[in-house]
Amino acid sequence: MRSEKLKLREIDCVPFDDQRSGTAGLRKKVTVFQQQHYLECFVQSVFDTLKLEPGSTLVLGGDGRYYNREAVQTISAMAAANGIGRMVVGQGGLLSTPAASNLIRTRNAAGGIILSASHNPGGPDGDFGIKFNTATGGQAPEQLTEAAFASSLVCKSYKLADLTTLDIDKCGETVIGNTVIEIVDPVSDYAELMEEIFDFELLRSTLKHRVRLHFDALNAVTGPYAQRIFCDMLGVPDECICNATPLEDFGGIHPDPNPVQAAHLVKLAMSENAPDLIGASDGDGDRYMILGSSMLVSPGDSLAIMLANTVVAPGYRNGVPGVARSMPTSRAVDAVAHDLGIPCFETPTGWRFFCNLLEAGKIGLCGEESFGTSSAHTREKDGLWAVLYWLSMMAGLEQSVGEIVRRHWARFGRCFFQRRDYVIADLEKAEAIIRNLTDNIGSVAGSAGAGQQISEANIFEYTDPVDGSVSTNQGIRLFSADGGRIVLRLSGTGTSGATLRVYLDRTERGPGIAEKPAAAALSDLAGTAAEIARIEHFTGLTEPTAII
Ligand code: G16
Repeated sequence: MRSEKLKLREIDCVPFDDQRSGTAGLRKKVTVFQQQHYLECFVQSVFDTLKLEPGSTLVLGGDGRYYNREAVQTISAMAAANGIGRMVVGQGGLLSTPAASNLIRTRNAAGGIILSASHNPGGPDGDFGIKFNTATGGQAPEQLTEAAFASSLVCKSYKLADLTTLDIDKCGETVIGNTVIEIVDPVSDYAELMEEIFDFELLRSTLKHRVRLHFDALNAVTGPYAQRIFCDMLGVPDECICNATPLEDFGGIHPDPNPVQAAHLVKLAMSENAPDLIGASDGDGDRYMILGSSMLVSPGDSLAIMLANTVVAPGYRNGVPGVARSMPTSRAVDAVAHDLGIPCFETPTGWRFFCNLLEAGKIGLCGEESFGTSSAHTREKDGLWAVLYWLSMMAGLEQSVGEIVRRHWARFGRCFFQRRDYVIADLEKAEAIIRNLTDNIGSVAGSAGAGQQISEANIFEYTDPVDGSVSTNQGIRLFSADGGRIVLRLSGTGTSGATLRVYLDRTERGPGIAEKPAAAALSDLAGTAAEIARIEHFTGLTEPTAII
């Protein structure tokens, strides 16, 4: 164990005015974070806001992207200077987001700092991000992130310990003054948790005899997790896990497992002799994608199907008390919750809104259209967990991915869903669309576009059933007379310009639904949304940049 005396420095800085957290923490270009004092000012504001008891434990790690290692060194030195008792740091500076959340809980830490810009591209010209989680393992609620922002606006100095560079690649402890910096294996606690939730013996035999798995870690953080869990513990051959080494620039891959960015996996699923189960997860391991032979599972369907089949995994065998989805997520899960007679909560976009419900025991499963699903086992969404859940369904039901999905549609109907993203260089133009709809919301109900009559229009507002906090302006909702729904909101995770997200959904029942393309089922809603929101008028765009 190395030990150093604390040499404390207080460094003056000029406050920054752009450190307000978005949907999931502070995300900026790497070059913004590399400005002198930028990272330090944010971290000092977080410490000043959290006002931790002296001697508290904090967890620290990230997705391994460019600037991760430097940030780990800086934050460790600041933690020692700010009187943190113990820093639990993932070896190599790595911790997937769900593993960090789990570690906060298993180590009874006061919270954690997670370094990630999630699914955003990495590298020197890419993005970096930082967020803080509380003692529950969940993302800091809005009141805290806003308090940290207020603190950053007046942050004129920060505390830093002068210390020799830490060896973050070797597990062990370094003592600096009264602070212990402990480097830990980032995988073991998480792998143990997965073994508790799922029936590994059944999964091992299913993978040996029936299911050929292909998992793509997209050169991001889940590589070591997938190798340990799928190969070492479940006996899958190494070659079934690809892009398994976390790279600072993700090897140039955009680490976002969706059909647009991971088109190669869709192609693989549609190929002859496709693997039975294809899974992938994003930069920090909280998002996921599931495909089977000739089948891509939409995130909304995935949540609904998981809820309908809790019986397949030991961790969920007794069902769940309730379920939640973010408001723009397809309403597929609502039908299952209704059938089970359990509550279905509708929250604003942002994983943090699920945390109070999970903590209060009101829900046991939750998910979002942005390829995130999880359960009460942690307080973040969890990509690898989702792949294990699907594997458990294939094992327990003895069905392929395609059979599971088609049988679900036959029973509950198919909730067609699309997200249409318009990337708009000029933030003001994007804001003008939302402002125009907001100002005229009263007259939108009753209007029509592309043949669809809008029967109801409102601006989504959420009152947290646990702490009573109110979040306003969480997206515009338009309901068509025939049960279709259009949602519009601006993304809160980008680092430049704006992205207008237009979400469409409509449930259909009866023969032919399995073969029908989502584009055909939703084209009238797409046209109606574009007309009513006057997207071309405000932006000149006639088509979305991406359809997901
Ligand atoms: C984050 C949040 C999610 C949210 C997603 C998309 O995911 O944690 O709750 O659904 O962003 O947000 P937006 O539509 O505002 O871009 P991640 O995986 O980026 O942390």
